[in-house]
Amino acid sequence: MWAARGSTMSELIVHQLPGAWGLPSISPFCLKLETYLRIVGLPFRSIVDATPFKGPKGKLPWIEHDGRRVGDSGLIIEYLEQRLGCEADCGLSAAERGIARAFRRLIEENLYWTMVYDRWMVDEHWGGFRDVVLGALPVPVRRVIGPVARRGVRGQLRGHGIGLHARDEIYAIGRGDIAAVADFLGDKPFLMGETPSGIDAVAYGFLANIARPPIESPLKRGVLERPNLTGYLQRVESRYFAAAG
Ligand SMILES: N[C@@H](CCC(=O)N[C@@H](CS)C(=O)NCC(=O)O)C(=O)O
Repeated sequence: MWAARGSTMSELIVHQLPGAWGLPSISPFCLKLETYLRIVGLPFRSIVDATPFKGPKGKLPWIEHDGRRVGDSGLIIEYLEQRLGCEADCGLSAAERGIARAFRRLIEENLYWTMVYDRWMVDEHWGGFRDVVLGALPVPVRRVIGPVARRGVRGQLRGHGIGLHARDEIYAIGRGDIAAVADFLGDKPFLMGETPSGIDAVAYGFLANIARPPIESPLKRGVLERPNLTGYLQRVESRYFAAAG
């Protein structure tokens, strides 16, 4: 765990997409980073960016720290662990770290894209989601940017490969990933056992962003129909987000 460096530590500023639905950010990657910072107890100041374009990778989240700008939640966590000595995975064996890394890839590189499809490509979901994801932009700008951004996301989905599948196939893939996380969690309090670790930041960031929005879909049902996952989300929330309301 991280030991505070007191007054010598420069301020950590985290740029995020806005919050909604009781979550500090509607971006699973931003919520992952915020959860990680709460797990290791690192203080930070959050800034809401209306678009991801200002960051060093053109995506959110990104941070400013000690005169540096660092993008990508994974690289940010590596940077913080090297610079500040925080460590969410210190209790894990090499084999457990391997498992955690594999689950991280499953969630971030596969389940994520099924969520993106669900939010951006399903017509019944897009209208409500557009007003939230572009909510920090003035309405006339939102109307212009919305279709352009949606076209860009369609291209990302096709480039990934998931966007080549039919809707039912995409939902089945996402639900399979959710089931794998649920089966691995079993009746443990956290994914790697009794103690929260970095993979819990990942799982919470993504599963909460599926379960909490008012987007009724097979993905959301995949989380809500599993009591161990709903209990897990509540456990993380009461431990790390209770004071945030
Ligand atoms: N690998 C990146 C992914 C971040 C990411 O995809 N963020 C999304 C928001 S959830 C984004 O900024 N997308 C904008 C875009 O792709 O143009 C990370 O771990 O931070």
